[in-house]
Amino acid sequence: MLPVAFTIGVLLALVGGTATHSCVAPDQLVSELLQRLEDSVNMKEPPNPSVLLAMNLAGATDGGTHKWLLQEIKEEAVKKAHKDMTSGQVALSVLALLSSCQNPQHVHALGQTVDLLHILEKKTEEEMASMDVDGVPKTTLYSLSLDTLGLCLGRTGHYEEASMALAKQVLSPSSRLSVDTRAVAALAMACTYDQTDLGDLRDLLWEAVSVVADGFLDEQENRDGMMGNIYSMGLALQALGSTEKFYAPREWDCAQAFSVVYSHDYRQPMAIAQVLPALVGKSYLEAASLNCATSSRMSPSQQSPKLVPTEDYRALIQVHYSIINKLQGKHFNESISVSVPEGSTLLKVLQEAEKEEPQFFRFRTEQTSWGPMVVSIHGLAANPEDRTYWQFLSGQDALQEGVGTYKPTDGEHIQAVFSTY
Ligand code: B12
Repeated sequence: MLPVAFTIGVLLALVGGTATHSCVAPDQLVSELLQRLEDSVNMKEPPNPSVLLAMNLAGATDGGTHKWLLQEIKEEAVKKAHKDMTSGQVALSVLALLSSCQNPQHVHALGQTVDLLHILEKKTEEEMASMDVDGVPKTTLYSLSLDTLGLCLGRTGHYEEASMALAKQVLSPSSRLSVDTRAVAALAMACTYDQTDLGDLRDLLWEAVSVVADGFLDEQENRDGMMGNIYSMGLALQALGSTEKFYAPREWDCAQAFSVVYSHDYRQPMAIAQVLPALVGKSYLEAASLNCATSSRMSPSQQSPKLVPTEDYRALIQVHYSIINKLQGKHFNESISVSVPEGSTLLKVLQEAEKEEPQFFRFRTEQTSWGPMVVSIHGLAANPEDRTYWQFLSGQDALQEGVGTYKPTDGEHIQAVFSTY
């Protein structure tokens, strides 16, 4: 593996720098990102279908990691899909299997067989029923978009109905969907547009996908290439790269958008998994049409030795931390200042606070595909049923990374605010 300090910027300099003017990233960058993705696969953790999907779209289908991931995803599906997976998680597994040329209707592992598309259909129906009653899906519109894409690519279920609901949300003046959600919704709607014979639905989908794509192009123009934040760029690029006909004759300055991505050193497996398909000129829309007979890219070499952290002699910084609940039950607002070594993640700050005043700053995390998510503070737990969560802010600004990644600076004031989404 390349040394840690070897950033994407350096890699680009090595390949001549001018590669930013093409809409496929340089091979060396793609290989480095693939290597990081492969290194992230930890056999002690649940398999991540987004990683397998990205590897397949990038053509890295040889090797032990790929094989292991595929097998584990099948095993998770037979064990958990019915009860312990959300609709979006089932959808991601469907996309991962389709991109591995496996039939999701016949997933066989551990002596059992499940029809994952049927399970996805049922879970999507629950999402839609909740849309009808409450105006919001059971989970999120992001997940409903993944569900719709999975069903459309698998050619089963009511993806036309779900696409219509997504289009209405996208076109509603009152809805404020994130770039990430609009991007996945656009992929799902573009898939349905190409599948359906219903003329009215096609018109509606045409309008909705065009609105998303035009909105992205406007935002890119106004913000020097940025759409959403650096972690939305992967999905936004996938959407723009696969919906040209919806914004023609307007043209996409893909070099500008790619250069924003090149300037960031992506480390989190999920972030890499969302950006890599776009960097090789592909999107999730192509998950069901890959040629699995050939591996176009060498799978990166297996596990190189990891850097062993040395003793910690870093300077200490002070971080102010507040926890605020004005939403539910007994309100509270508690603050503390803690010292942590410079370069520590926010998780370390929370741990120090808990160590110093456990009666207030006790917290719990859950491991997710993006790392540890804070699910409870001071005994107050986030709950998907009432759509509550712990939001993290620095001053007035919501953090763009979670506690396992974000590194506060000296004197920074971090707030955890119990909020709704
Ligand atoms: C929906 C969503 C949420 C919802 C999840 C609710 C739910 N029950 O579904 C809510 C509103 C709670 C949420 C919260 C946050 N989110 Co969010 N979220 C998303 C979004 C749009 C979709 C995730 C998803 O549903 N995936 C599909 C399902 C099937 O996969 P999954 O693995 O089961 O999804 C779970 C995890 O993604 C987890 N999750 C969601 N967001 C985050 C963020 C972090 C840091 C972690 C560890 C986990 C996590 O919740 C999902 C449902 O359980 C993504 C966009 C994206 N590009 O991926 C951003 C995204 C993952 N979130 C992001 C961020 C920054 C946050 C917050 C830190 C924001 C904040 N300032 O507080 C908080 C988390 C704080 C905490 N308590 O630790 C970033 C992460 C970037 C990064 N480098 O880490 C993303 C990529 C958006 C972006 N472009 O900035 N989020």
